[in-house]
Amino acid sequence: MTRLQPDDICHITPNLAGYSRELEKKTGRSLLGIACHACNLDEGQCKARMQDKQICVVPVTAGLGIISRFSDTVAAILTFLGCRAKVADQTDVSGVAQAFASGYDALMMADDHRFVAIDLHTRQVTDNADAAGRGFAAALDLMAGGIRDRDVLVLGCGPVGASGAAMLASLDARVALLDKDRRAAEWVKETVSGRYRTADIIIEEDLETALSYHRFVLEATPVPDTITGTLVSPEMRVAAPGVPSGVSAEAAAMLGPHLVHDTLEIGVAVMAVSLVYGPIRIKR
Ligand code: 2YH
Repeated sequence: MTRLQPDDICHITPNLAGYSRELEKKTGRSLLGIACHACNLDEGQCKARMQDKQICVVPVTAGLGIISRFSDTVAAILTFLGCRAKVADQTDVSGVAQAFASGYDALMMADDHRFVAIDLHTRQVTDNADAAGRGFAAALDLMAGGIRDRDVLVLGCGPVGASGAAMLASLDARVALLDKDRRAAEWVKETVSGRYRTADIIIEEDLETALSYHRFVLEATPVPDTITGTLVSPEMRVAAPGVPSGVSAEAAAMLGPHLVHDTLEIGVAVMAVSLVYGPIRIKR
């Protein structure tokens, strides 16, 4: 799993309004709108309820330690969405204790392996990988003008790709999977097929061939330059939650408004909405 670097996130806080406007241009929905779409929720109702949640972001020193501005940035995204969010004064156990003792509704915290939101009333846990997969699949659905009955390629069958594939299957897309580890693709195919009773999911073997006939792509690998300029076609729409992005700089420039990629915003937005509304209603 890729550990975020300060350079991956330092631009986020001052540009939240601009990023949300950019998403609106690309998908027709704001940052909150995409998160609501991912959770099958009405944005107006959700907006009104965001401020009910008081969320404590707890910095974690375990493993490789604090990432400069990580907690501040998560809190800034939550605040932008309308939640009441604060970074704990202390780290680790003391921060968790503060979140409970001070009456927060939820906490968010990340180590080198997981980034989670925990509802302190219901004990519901939302994982960032799951949230990002759903959020970017929702953005792809919006860019496609509806992904139902369309062929969509999911690159990377880790936790983010698996979650995105499940979301896309729930939207009745025809899902194709590709992972350098075929067993990972088989596992996702089995899991998602069982959950949504769809026999349609296929496994692709070759990246160039698969990209040559897929217009809609969820790029969920952490491998830079998975999609290079030569593999991009003008009609392609790509949602790329991978960090670092698997879309090369040249391919990103070619895709322009047809690419959605960020390192934290959409995943955190889906986590926030799931805190406000409880378990995500993924199946339409
Ligand atoms: O970047 C990470 C991991 N790759 C998990 C991300 C899950 N998608 N974790 C952030 C670590 C933050 C650090 N412990 C802090 O500043 O609190």
